[in-house]
This record gives sequence, structure tokens and C-alpha cells, in this order.
Amino acid sequence: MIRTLTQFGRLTAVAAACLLALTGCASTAANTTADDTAVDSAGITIVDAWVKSADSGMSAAFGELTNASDHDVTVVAATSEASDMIELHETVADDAGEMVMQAVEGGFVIPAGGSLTLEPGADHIMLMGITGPLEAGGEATFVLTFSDDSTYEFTAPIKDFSGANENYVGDDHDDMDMDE
Ligand SMILES: [Cu+2]
Repeated sequence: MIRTLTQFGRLTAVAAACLLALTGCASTAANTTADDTAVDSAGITIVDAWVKSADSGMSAAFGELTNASDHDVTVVAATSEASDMIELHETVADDAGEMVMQAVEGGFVIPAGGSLTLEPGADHIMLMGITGPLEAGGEATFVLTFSDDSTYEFTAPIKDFSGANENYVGDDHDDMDMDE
């Protein structure tokens, strides 16, 4: 019973966040004199961005996203020439207590006037299938899309890193493990 209530509470919170996002979009659209600060991308910057080097398969991108605006901003998608498919991942403990990563529902929320850190073992931008080797010393460019359809582009250096090997909770579990 307690577990059910907790899950329900979480779902309610997610639903409330979605409603808030929708309300934000609606009021922006209705306000024809909105200045640039109303565009989600206007207040967003990323610092210390980096991508994990990899020969093939999966990799991940990290960094600290800062939101200088007065409203929460939600990253709903990311794209890059470095990977055909990209997901926004969170890392959680599964029923057995093992840390696993999975697509985050609703995207990454960067709080108003705050920041969101993407780092190994936590939230990250998941490159599901890199299009070529990512070699340390190189760089990769990403485009983030926010819930109001505005976008933010950044370029991140590629670095060697031995961690960030959480298992992926996907349909094809064995094939989705990150190789070293
Ligand atoms: Cu991941």
C-alpha cells in the first residue's frame, strides 16, 4: 500500500510538472510581446562539457547545465552527428540494488536560477550508437531541444574515462551493456 501511494505521488508530481510546462508554453504563445528571455534556450549554458571516448557502441556526454532564467527549463531531446540515436538517461537503483540507467521520463528539468549536473553515475546524455570512433582529444557537437522547441548547441571535448559503465535497462539488455 505504501509503495503504491509513493508511486502514485511520483506520477502525480510528473503530471503536475507536465501541466506546468504546458501552461508555460501556452502563456508564451499568447504573449506576442514576449522578449527573448521567454525562450527556454536563452537562459541556458553548459560548462565542463565532455564526452567519454569509445571505439564503437555506446558512449555518454556530461556537463553542468545552468538555467539563468526565472522559469524551469526542460531538455526533451538531444541530437549529435556522433550518434544516430541519443537518449536522456537517469541512473537509478533497481530492485536488487544494482545501479542501472534508463531513459528519463519527461526529460531533464533544469530549475529556474539553478543547474543540473550531468555526470557518470547520474543523469547523462546517452549516445546509443556512435557513428564512428570517439577519440580523446577530439570533440563532438550536440544540440539540445527544450520543451518549447528552442534549441541550444554546444561542443564538448572527448576524454578517456573508465567509469560510466552502468547497465542499460532496455529491450535488448545484453547488447546494450557499455563496452570498454
Ligand atoms: Cu545511459
